[in-house]
Amino acid sequence: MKHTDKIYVAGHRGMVGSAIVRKLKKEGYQNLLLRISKELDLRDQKAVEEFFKKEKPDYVFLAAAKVGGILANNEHPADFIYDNLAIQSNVIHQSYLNGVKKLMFLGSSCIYPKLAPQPLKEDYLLTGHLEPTNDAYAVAKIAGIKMCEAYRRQHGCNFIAAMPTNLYGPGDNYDLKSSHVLPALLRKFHEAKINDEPFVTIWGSGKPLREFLHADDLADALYFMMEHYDEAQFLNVGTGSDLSIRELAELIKKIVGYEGELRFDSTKPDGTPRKLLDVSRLTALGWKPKIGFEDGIRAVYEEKFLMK
Ligand code: GFB
Repeated sequence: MKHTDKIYVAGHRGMVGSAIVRKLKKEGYQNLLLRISKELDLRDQKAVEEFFKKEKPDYVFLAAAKVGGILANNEHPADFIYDNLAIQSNVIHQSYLNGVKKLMFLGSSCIYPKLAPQPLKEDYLLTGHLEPTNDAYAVAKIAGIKMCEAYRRQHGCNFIAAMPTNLYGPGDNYDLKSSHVLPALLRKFHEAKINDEPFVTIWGSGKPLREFLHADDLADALYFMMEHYDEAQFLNVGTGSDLSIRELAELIKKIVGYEGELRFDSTKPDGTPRKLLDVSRLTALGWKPKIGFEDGIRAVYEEKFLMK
């Protein structure tokens, strides 16, 4: 990508999109094409068609998506499948019609079967049943991967895809009903500390294992792939290590400085028992994450709750 190329970052207000914009600006890219959803509803086929025809971007990062934690996915599967299928179909198809040089599609580690062997290799896609709490979202993301592959095969498009593990970072969603576990626990522990509450409630058993990657590390990996990777095979992006939800809660408790108890609410779902990504393909190409987990959480906590 040349510094003057027109780069469309779809979803630039989200946690991932804003991290991509920060990375591109840091690397000296000046011609970024950005639209908030009020200006351009990516589910609107006609609007997306007109936008691409007029703007003719050279490169596209497709970071616009309907995302959420386990409860939001479980309770609103129709929104997750419809919004994501519509957004990605419109953006991928228009990128093809308008000669986009390269597109980056973003998936998720929940595309893999619930009980696949660990760590999850890219080859395990479509080898078993999905985790039911997020199957609608996962099917949409799998469709996005398959669209990139199909447009490459039929039309020769250089459309690539990355599968990030669970993410956290600046600009995350802290709404307790729709957020992911890490921002939810930061908020719960912080509020419990401020209000001197005796315990914090953790959903599920605390036993599921999760891997977490900072959004700035993800943006770094996506940029690396845009610069160096042109294959049909999508790539996992993660750190290669995970911890249990209980261990995560203990770590966040320590970072926040909360002294009360942990309680586990077994009426809430655990979701998939483990989803640790095998990141050997990406690391073999020369990329690895830079942000330590504890440092990353601390920075996010300070920025969000301590106004540093
Ligand atoms: O992050 P999370 O919502 O999503 O939940 P998933 C991870 C684990 O943390 C689950 C537990 O076992 C939750 O039950 N947990 C404990 C909590 N306390 C809380 C809490 O206060 N809030 C939340 N949200 N969880 C999502 C998928 O799965 O991950 C998406 O639904 C996507 O499709 C995303 O793949 C990355 O890791 O279970």
